[in-house]
Amino acid sequence: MKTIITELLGIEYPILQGGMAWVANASLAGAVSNAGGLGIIGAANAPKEVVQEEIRKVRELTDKPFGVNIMLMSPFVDDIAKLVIDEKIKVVTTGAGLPSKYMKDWIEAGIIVIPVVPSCGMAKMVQRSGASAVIAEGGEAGGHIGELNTMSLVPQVRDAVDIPVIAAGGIADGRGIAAAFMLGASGVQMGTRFLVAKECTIHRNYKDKILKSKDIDTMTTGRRLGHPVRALKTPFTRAFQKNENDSAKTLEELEAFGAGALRKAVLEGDEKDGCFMAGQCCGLVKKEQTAEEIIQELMKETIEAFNGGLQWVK
Ligand code: TUI
Repeated sequence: MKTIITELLGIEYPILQGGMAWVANASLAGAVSNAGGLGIIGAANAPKEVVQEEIRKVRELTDKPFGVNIMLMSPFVDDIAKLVIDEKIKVVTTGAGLPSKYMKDWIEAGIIVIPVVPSCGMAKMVQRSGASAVIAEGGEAGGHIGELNTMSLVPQVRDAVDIPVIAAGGIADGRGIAAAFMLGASGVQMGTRFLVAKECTIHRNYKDKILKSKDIDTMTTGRRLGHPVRALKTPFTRAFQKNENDSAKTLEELEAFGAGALRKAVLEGDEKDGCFMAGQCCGLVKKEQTAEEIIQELMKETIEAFNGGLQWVK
């Protein structure tokens, strides 16, 4: 399926895999790229050496294009911003902040920069600083989210900028992809669906929780800290919410409570203290498949949704 995004990135299908912190490693990114999407390594809070090693591993797994996601709240963000230049990374996506400070160097290095934006204002800002496209991510997404939802955000961002728009947040099947195209997107980014890819190396408990989850099983916490995060409802998220509502708890105490919780979910499958980030579309994710099977199924469903689009009209 050709779109302006497949042409820009040199990939077969207009599907990007979210650069999920602790999750999006070489195994997943390599598999998604080999399946014709864009695999993305999530640099998250990792130091340079760790990210460099994942880049090396992806290059062993695939000759196809892949990207690196830079989480702008990382303590190592300056190092990673330089690493992607040194490593001649083709595509960089950013999240959880404004990438303006790094854009000039990246663009001079020939990197295709695609920031995640939660609003039209930010979309315009990154367009001005040279972004090749934007990912408009709605609050249905898992992890750190903005205020607007995908249905409202994508068409408004489409109208606000001239560069291509990739939709993210709440998309887990071909109907979602087709709908994103109707809103003006020419590609999608998906995270939650890829959590259960066979090549995704997260703990078994994480995958089982996603496979068992239904529509109402996520919640957001962290608004008081200025960075709301969507995750599965678990003892951790309920305890976090309780702390957040307790005005005696300081912001430092809250930050400390959340620290390391995602790692505990991903590596240890810790059902009590882990934070299992996931999008609201988790209820649509019902089986473990290879990245190849996921992408092939998604594309088949997308075409069916396009062709059947008028079925509800009398
Ligand atoms: O970045 C994400 N999702 C993430 S990052 C992450 S690691 C983390 N863990 C705990 C707390 C905080 C982060 C887990 N999930 N998605 C992309 C995204 N970017 N969503 C929303 C934004 C965003 C928000 C505000 C982008 C820019 C922005 O700018 C506002 C500003 O003033 O910086």
